[in-house]
Amino acid sequence: MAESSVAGAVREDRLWQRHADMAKLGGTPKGGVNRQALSAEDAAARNLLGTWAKTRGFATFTDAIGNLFVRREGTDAKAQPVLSGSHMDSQPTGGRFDGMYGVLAAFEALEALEDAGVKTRRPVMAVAWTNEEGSRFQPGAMGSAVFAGHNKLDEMLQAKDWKGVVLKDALAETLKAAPAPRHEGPPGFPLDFYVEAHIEQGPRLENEKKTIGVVTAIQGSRRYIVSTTGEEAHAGTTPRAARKDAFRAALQIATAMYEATNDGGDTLRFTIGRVDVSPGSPNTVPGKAVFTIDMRHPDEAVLEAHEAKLAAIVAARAAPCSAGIERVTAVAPTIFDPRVIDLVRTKANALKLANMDMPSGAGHDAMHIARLCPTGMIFVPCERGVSHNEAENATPQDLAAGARVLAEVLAELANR
Ligand code: HGY
Ligand code: MN
Ligand code: MN
Repeated sequence: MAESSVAGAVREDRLWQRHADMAKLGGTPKGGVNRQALSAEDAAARNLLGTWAKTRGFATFTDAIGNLFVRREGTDAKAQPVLSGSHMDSQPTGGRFDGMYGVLAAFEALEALEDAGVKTRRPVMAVAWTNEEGSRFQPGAMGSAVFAGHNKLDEMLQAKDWKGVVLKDALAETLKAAPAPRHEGPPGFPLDFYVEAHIEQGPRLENEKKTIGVVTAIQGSRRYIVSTTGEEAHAGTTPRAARKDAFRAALQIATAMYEATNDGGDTLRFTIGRVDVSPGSPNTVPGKAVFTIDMRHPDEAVLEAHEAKLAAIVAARAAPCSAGIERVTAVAPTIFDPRVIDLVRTKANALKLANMDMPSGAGHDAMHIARLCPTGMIFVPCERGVSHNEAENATPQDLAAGARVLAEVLAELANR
């Protein structure tokens, strides 16, 4: 089947330029981005997307958790919309494509529909979900989690960042800096389908020389906070036997956890990404230590079994300090809808793009939206699979190829 008008209207140069424009917002000297959720850089990206949308005559609005929506009308305004998007917030040393590609590919699809003069029965919408990374405020995928009812709005508004800033205040500041009409009432509205484009954040597509990943699933993920409490003491006068060193307790616990989560088959993912020790003075024995845990596996039972192991280690290894482990979030493994999987594959084949079915090791907003409506994802390669790193890179050709598949998928779904 020849390329249809929609895919043909996707413009590689425009999509690449939009990435370059967005990469300036929070751009780092090493060529990455630091655009953390609800920061000034996030507000700037929201404003830029809003300006582009306005120029194209697309309506925009936000909801009570700050998700930013762009709407292209259909012939039946009451029909449930087809939605596509991802996130614009980044890791502190993030790349210019993680999340942003999914938002810009969705926006490019709306523009391609417009440029091709394609009418759709259903409205087609793009979205930038609030705080997908969960780096500044935990948990991650927060905007989509509240939209899908996985987390409660009121609880998420009370989340605090590592400096004690309350999310509610950061959100108010962001929406003041990047104003948009507000969708009244609690977040969430009916969707017909959701399709998210994203860089793979792994090396498989590049290694297997494929352009499109037909994503079948996302592994399960859980996050925890471990805190140990000891007693501040003088580093020079306090004998070892009298110390309640909170960092040493944290180290004992963490070391045992690394051992316990080494599953031999390298399937279970266990990460301690952040450690805070207080009071953080070189000559005071730490009285408090806090560290994060990110644990992932395709099988929920394995995550459940390891959660029990982590709790047992905290209880057994804390002495002479006290310690606790709190689960911040748990998202079960996600299996995408076969109708979306098949459509992504069919459109990739029609566009003669080499493709392969594959699961996602990374988490995405699609894992929450899949519980609301038929959902799927489209991956494109990134260089050496590197992500959550300022060296993250992708090619204009691959980004445009993924946007063409997305535009075709959305056009078909919006006319079903
Ligand atoms: O952590 C994740 O999997 C996503 O990249 N935020
Ligand atoms: Mn992402
Ligand atoms: Mn990410």
